[in-house]
Amino acid sequence: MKPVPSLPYTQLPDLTDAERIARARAFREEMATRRSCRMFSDEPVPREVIEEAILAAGTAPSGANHQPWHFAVVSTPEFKHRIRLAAENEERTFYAGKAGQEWLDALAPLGTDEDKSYLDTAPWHIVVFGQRRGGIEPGDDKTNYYVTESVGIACGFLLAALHGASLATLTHTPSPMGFLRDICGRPKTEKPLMVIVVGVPAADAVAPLHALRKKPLEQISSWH
Ligand code: IYR
Repeated sequence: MKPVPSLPYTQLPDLTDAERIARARAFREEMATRRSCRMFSDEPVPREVIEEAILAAGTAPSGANHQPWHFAVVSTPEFKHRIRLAAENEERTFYAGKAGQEWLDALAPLGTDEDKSYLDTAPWHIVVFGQRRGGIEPGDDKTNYYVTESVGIACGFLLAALHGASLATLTHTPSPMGFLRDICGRPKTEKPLMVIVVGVPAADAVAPLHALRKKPLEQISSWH
């Protein structure tokens, strides 16, 4: 390593092996209770929770630490409805056949369709953009690196933070989603990547069994 201005590494608590295993397991069990929600209550959620979750997302590692993300937060009924109408417009053609049979077959066990009424009901949409250009200083116009990877990691932090606050989330990916850039007034150098819908689940909310099936360790890992 070359010498650069530095601080001592954050002191991590010095746990025993048993404590580390217990904490890893507790986190796994906590995350295993998260599931995508498509049935929301209109119960309000304080803005401060969303702010904290976005700040947590902002601590994610990123290419050259350029933090190539923007979170456009939508809560007014007018904006939520504009997003709903535009999303349903795209989804109608998607489900009518544009997706192709293989994709539609893959989605069948989830029971999704073009009805996105939850976009009106849920109190918050976080529209996530990846910035092709930027840098760390305000007004920088440099190349950003590993944008999709970096924003994906930040979204993982965001989902974990919101789950930790006992809120339900949905990673909604209307296809195509260029309309999100127009509605949120974002520049051409930004690519909309997903809408994270946030709120309290409806009292009668259900999750499809298909989504509860998670691959076992042997299937998702190899050890060398
Ligand atoms: N964007 C559509 C379709 C959809 C696609 C995938 I891949 C999913 O995992 C779920 C849905 C929709 O939101 O309905």
